Amino acid sequence: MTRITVAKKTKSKLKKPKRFQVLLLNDDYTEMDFVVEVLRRFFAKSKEQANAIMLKVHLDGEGVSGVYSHDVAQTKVQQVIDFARQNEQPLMCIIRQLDDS
Ligand code: TYC
Repeated sequence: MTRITVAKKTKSKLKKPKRFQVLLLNDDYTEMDFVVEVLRRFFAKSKEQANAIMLKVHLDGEGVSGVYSHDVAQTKVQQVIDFARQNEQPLMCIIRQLDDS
């Protein structure tokens, strides 16, 4: 008798880690240079990257400053809001879960 062995693919039990965008929101009062400083200080962006993201937020209403785990994203939001309020800027920052995560 010939036996046929079929290799059965084991299903991975590892769940994909959820990922969260940190978004900056536009407003009429926060200074552009301040937003660039936030992007450099908390999101490690170059001057050019920070300028491009700041301008995108200014024109589109929102822009992604980074993508992280929930914990890190939440910490970034708190750091940005604390820094903005200390400097009397109304800048707002939120997190959004990525659809594919
Ligand atoms: N709209 C602001 C201005 O004209 C600039 C700005 C950019 C504010 C990005 C917030 O997240 C922001 N001074």
